[in-house]
Amino acid sequence: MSGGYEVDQVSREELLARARRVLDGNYTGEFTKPSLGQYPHQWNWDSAFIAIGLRHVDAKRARQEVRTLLKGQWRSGMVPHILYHEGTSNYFPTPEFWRLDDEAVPLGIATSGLTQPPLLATAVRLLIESETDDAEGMSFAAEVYPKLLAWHRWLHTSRDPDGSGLVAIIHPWEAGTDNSPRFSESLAALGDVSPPAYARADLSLVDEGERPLGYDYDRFMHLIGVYREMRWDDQAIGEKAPFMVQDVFFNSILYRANDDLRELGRRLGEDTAEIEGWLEAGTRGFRERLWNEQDGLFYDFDLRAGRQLQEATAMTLSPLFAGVADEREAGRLVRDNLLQPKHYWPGHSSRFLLPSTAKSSQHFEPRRYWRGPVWLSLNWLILRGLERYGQREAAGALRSHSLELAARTGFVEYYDPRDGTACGAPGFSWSAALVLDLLLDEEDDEA
Ligand code: 9WN
Repeated sequence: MSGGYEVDQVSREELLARARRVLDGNYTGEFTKPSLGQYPHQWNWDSAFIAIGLRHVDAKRARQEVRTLLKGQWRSGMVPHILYHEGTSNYFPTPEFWRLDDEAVPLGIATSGLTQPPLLATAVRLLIESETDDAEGMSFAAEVYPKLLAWHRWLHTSRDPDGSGLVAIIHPWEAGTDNSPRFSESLAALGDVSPPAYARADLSLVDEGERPLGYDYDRFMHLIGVYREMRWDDQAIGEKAPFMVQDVFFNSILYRANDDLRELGRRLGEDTAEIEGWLEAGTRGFRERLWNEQDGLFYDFDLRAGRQLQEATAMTLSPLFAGVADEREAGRLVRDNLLQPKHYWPGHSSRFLLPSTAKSSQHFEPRRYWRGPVWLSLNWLILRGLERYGQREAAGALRSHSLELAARTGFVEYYDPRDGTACGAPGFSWSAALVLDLLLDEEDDEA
C-alpha cells in the first residue's frame, strides 16, 4: 500500500483489527452505537461515517446501517438526528423530552426533532462504488434514492426561508459541532433563556472540562423548548425560529451530497434537474453570502441578525470537501489558514492536525469539545477535500496524523491537538470507521 503510514509499535494489521473490534463491540445487530456509554442510540451522521468505513469490510452491514437510519425518516422527508430504537436509556435528552407529535414521526420509532449534516448520500455513493456486485449496488441505490431525495427536498424547501439556495440550521446540534464558537454570537442573541427543566447526563461519563458549558446547554435546551411550543411545525419554525444559521459546514456537506445524489440519479436513469437547480443556487449562495473576500474565509450567515458570523473555525475549510470553492478561494483557505502554524498547522503550541477552532481564536480551548480538539470526522472531510484540489501534501499530513492518533491514543471521540491526549468518549465508532477507510481506500482503488 502506498501512503506511508508508519507508527512504531502498532502494525497496520493490528490497527485494522482494533478498529474492527470497536465497530463490532458497538454493533447492536441492527446499527452501530457511536459509543456504548455516552451515546447509546443511533445518530444520523455517525451512521454515514460508519457506513463509509464498513463498506470495505462488510458491505452488507454498511447497507443495513443506512437502511436502519432511514427507518426514522419523517413523513416530511426529514431524517432525524437521533433514533431511539431501544427506547429510553441514561442518555439525555430522553425520547419523551422532544414531545413529538405522533403524526409526524414514523410508527414505532422514537426520534429527536432535529436533523444533522446530510452526509448519507455521499456514504451511499461511496458504498456503491466499492461494491463488487454491481446489481446488488444498483438495487440498493434504487431503494434508498427516493428517500435521500425526499430529505434533500425537505431541506431545500422547509429550511431555505429566503430562497437563497442555502439551508439553515435551527439548533447547533444540527451542525454536529455543538459548541463551536461560530454559534456563540447567535446563542448570546437569545438573551435570558428559559429552558424547560432538564438534567444533563453527559457529565457523569466525561470530564466537565471536555464538554460544553452549562451556558451552552441552557441555550440548547431552551431552543428545544421553543420548538416544542411550535409543535415542530416546519412553517412556524421557518417564520419564527430564534436561531436560523446558514452554516458553512452543513451546507458544504449538503452540496457534496447533492452532487453525489445527482450521480446516483443519473446512474438510475432519473431526471436530475431538480438537484442541478439546488447545486446552481448553492454555488451562488456560497459565493455571494458566505465568502468573505477581505478575510479570505467562508463564514456562517445568521439569518436573524442578517450578517456573517466572523469566527475562525476549521469548518471554514469544508467547502473544499464540497468542491464549491474556486481555485483562488481554495488557495487562500489552504495557504493563508490551514498551512499557518498560528492558525491550524503544527507548531505554535500544537502538534496534531486539525484543531477544530483556530489556535489564534480567543475561543480556542484544546480539550473542550468542538472548541479546539482534533476530531477524526473533521480530519477525514478536510483531507478528502484537499485531495480534490490536488493538495496532496497537506492531505497526506492529515492522513498520517489521524492514523498516528488512532495508533497511539486509540479510537476516542476527540484528541487534544497539543499532545494527542484522549478526550471524550472511548471506543468511538466513527474514529474506528474512518481509520478503516483511510487504510483500505487506496487498496480498493488499486485492486
Ligand atoms: C448531541 C454522537 C453525537 C455526534 C455529534 C456530537 C455529539 C450529541 C451530544 O455526539 O452530540 O447530538 O450529546 O453531545 O457533537 O456530532 O453526532 O456521536
